[in-house]
Amino acid sequence: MNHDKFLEYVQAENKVEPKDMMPDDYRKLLVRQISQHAHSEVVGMLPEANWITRAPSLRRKMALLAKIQDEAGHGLYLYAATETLGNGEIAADRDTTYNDMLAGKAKYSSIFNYPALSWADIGAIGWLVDGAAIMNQVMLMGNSYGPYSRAMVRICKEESFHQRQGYEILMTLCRGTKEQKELAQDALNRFWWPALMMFGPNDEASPNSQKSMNYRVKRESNDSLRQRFIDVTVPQAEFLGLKIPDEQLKWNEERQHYDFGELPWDEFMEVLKGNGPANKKRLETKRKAQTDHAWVKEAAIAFAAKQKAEV
Ligand code: BYC
Repeated sequence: MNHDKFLEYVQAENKVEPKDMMPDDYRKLLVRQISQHAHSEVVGMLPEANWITRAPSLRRKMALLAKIQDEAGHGLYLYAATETLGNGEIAADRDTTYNDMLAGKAKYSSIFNYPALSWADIGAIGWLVDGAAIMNQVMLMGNSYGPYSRAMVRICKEESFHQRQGYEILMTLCRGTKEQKELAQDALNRFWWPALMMFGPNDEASPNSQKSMNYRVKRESNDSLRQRFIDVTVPQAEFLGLKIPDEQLKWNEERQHYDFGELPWDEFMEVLKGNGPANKKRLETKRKAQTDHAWVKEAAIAFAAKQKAEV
C-alpha cells in the first residue's frame, strides 16, 4: 500500500493493526505519543502515592490505592501497545522507551511535575487531571491504530471512576468546615491552569497536530478539547461552591462557550524544559526505583525462564 492509499485507508475510518504495512512517520508518531502516554501514567502515580499513608480513612485509602494500581495497569497496556510498533529499524521495546524517559529525552504529561501538597489536591487531581485525561482519551478511542484505540476504551472506563472519586473528595471537603473548603479552593487555585495545559500548546503552536490529524491519531485539536473541558468543568466548580481562578472566565452567549484568560505558556515551556516544581524529584524517584528494584525484574526474568524450561 503506498502512502496515498494508506491515508485513504485511515481516513475511511479503518484500523491499522501491528503487522499491517504502515509509513515510518506514522509508526514514529505513534511510538512517541503512546510511549509518552505510558510514561505519564507511571510518573502520574507518584504525586498520589505520596498520600496513601495519609488518606483520612480506610475507605479513602482503599479507593486511592485502587486508583494508583489502575494507573500502573494503564502504563502496562500502553507500553505493550507501543511494543507492537517496533520493526528492527524503529525501536519500541520497553527498555528503550523507558530509558528515554529516565534520560529526560522523552516527555510525560506536564501536570505530574506539580506536587500534591494537601489531601484536597488528591480530590483536585481526580476531578481535574483525570477529567482532562478522559476528555482527551475519549477522542483517542477513535484513533486509527487498533491496539492504542482498544487500550483507550478500557482506560476511559477506569478514568471515569477516578474522576468521580476525586470530585467526591472535594464535595465532602466543600460541605465540611470553613478550613476544609479553603483547602479545596486552594487546590483548585493551584491545579486549574496546569490542568488546562495538559491539552498541549494552542493549535497554531502545535507542530505535531496536522500530521496526527491526517493520520487520524488525533481526532480533535488541543484547543477544541480544552474548550470542551472548560465548558463542562465550570458548572461542576459552581456546584461545589468554588471559584475558578480566572477573572476573564465568562459565558459567551454568542459562541455558546466560556471565554477564558490566557494560559501561563511561559510556565508550560519551563515545565517542558525540566524546570517545573517537581521535574527533578520525579525523575530522581524513577531512576532510583530502576536501580534499587532491579532485582525484582531479574527475579521475574529468571522465574519466567525456569517455567519455560519446565514445560
Ligand atoms: N505535557 O504538537 P503538540 C493520566 C509536547 S495520564 C508534556 O500539540 P501532540 C493520569 C508534545 O509531546 C494521561 N508535553 O503534540 C495518570 C510535543 O513534544 P514532542 C496523559 C506536552 O502530541 C496518573 C510538544 O509538546 N495523557 O491520565 O500532537 C494519575 C508539542 O505539542 C504536553 C496523555 O498522555 C503536556 N501537557 O499533542 C492521574 C495523552 N502537551 O513529543 C491521571 C496522549 C504537549 O514532539 N497524548 N506536549 O517532543 C496526546 O494526546 C498528545 O500527545 C498531546 C499533545 C495532546 C498531549
